[in-house]
Amino acid sequence: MFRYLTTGESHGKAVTAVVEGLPANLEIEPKDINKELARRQGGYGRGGRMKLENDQVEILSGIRANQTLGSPVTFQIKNKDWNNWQEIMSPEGDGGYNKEEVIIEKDEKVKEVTPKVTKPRPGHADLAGSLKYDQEDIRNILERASARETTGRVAVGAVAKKLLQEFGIKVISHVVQLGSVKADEQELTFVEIDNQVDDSPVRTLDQKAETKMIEEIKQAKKTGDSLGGVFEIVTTPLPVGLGSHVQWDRKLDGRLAQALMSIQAIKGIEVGLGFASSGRPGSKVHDEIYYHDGRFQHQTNNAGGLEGGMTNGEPLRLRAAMKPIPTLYKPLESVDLETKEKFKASVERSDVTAVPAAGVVGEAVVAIELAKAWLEKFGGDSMAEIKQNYKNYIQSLEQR
Ligand code: EPS
Repeated sequence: MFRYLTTGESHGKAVTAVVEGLPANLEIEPKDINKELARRQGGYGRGGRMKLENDQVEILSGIRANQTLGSPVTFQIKNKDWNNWQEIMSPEGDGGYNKEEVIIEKDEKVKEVTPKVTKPRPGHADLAGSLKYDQEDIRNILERASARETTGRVAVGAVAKKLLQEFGIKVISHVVQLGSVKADEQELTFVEIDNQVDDSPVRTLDQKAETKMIEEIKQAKKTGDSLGGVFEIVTTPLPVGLGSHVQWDRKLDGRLAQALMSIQAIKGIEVGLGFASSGRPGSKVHDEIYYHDGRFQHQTNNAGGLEGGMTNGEPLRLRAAMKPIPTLYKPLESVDLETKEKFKASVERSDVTAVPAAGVVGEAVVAIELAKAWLEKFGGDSMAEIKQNYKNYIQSLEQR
């Protein structure tokens, strides 16, 4: 079974990921992972933190001479910002609560002790997490809730992508909406999307929309606001039969939705036509079947490549909606945890939007779920064994 966990706080020493259940003899080089980490750091609208970090993976276990061993793989991505946070985030010491800091306030130098964070931001994990985990300092919640954690998922996703690529399967994302600006659908092949999308600073395929999106981000920055959006994930055609209809927790659409929904700030998922399918008659929704070139195919792909919780031989098409980032420069009303008094919170540093980056994270988690389903269907302990199982299955389909 392919499974993974991530660890790490946003301003702690590092983010790590442990991956279990990878087959032996899959070729992995750090550059395969670093390439994905760099893609995640990009996108117009990110804040100062991304200028500071330069995410690079260190492989601590499970890979020798660029080949997986079949043993657990550990990835570590160091946080450069740790250098500025050691006193506060160290596992030892006093959490920096007694540290004296000189701040400049209205032209006057004031000595202040590093305070606890007691002001929960609306829309963040701050309030619910602090109450649930019995924390007086919201930092003990926000550090782990931060989207910094997704570096670990992107590292694991890079490995999942490598596994899928051995079978010619690729996963890519593009932004279809940023703030109020919607991209027009483009008639592009998978290869064209793959080649073009990272050239756009907002990772969209519609150049006209790109200009408007950037304008809206600039505007939001000026007014201290943040923006959400929607990204779409597409894949090359997948073999029929990944996932299963027989049990709720084996349905691949549900598993993909859960994986995408677990990305920070994601509020909605669509598969294929998604919500739009509910307003159309069945005759305008379901994809007609035909037989051509020795295989069963569909005239359209409104189902997004999934029927009955299984891949149906077509490419996947999924969409995820991201809410605007809740860390705002523009103050929103909230209540102090300690004093219970009203306040208006504002922050010093945040991203205006992270939708382009969220698409890269979306690719990673989708690749991970596909790799899991792949190993369930064609599983083996080595790449050679998996390739043999895959070949047998494809041959059996050809004989139908
Ligand atoms: C985040 C706030 C910002 C983001 C961060 C997520 O970080 P900081 O508070 O250090 O300025 O840049 O995202 C990342 C660090 C990342 O790697 O994606 C938040 O509040 O969740």
